Amino acid sequence: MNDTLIPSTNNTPPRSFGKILNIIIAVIVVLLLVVGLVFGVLALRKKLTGGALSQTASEQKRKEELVALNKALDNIRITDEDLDGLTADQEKQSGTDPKKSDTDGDGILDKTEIEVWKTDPLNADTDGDGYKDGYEVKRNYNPLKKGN
Ligand SMILES: [Ca+2]
Ligand SMILES: [Ca+2]
Ligand SMILES: [Ca+2]
Repeated sequence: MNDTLIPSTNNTPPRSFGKILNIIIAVIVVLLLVVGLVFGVLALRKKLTGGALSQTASEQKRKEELVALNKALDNIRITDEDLDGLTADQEKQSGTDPKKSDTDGDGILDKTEIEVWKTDPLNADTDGDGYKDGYEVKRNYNPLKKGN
């Protein structure tokens, strides 16, 4: 009984088994392709949205920095309107114009005249030799002494 069954089953099943195996392989290949495609699409999507996210994050950060910078500048302007480094109180003390960074127009900022060159921020020619303080400083002359 087995002897007659085996050949008959051996004769036909190999074909159908091979067919089924082919189908299974085809299905596996298709599945692998689909899975690969899905993962690829997911990875691409993650990359794209991740990139977009980091871009908006850095944009947000830049905006925040700009706002902070403007705020800091506004705070400075409250005390130092002309941004010459002297506060309104200091300008009042030295008699300089709080709205002009170079009150006497000699080419040197008020603060620099007072703190660096010790020249008069209200007198463009401190030593009175006919040359403006800024001109003398640029040429390495002494703005506090006539003739040199
Ligand atoms: Ca000032
Ligand atoms: Ca000046
Ligand atoms: Ca001078």
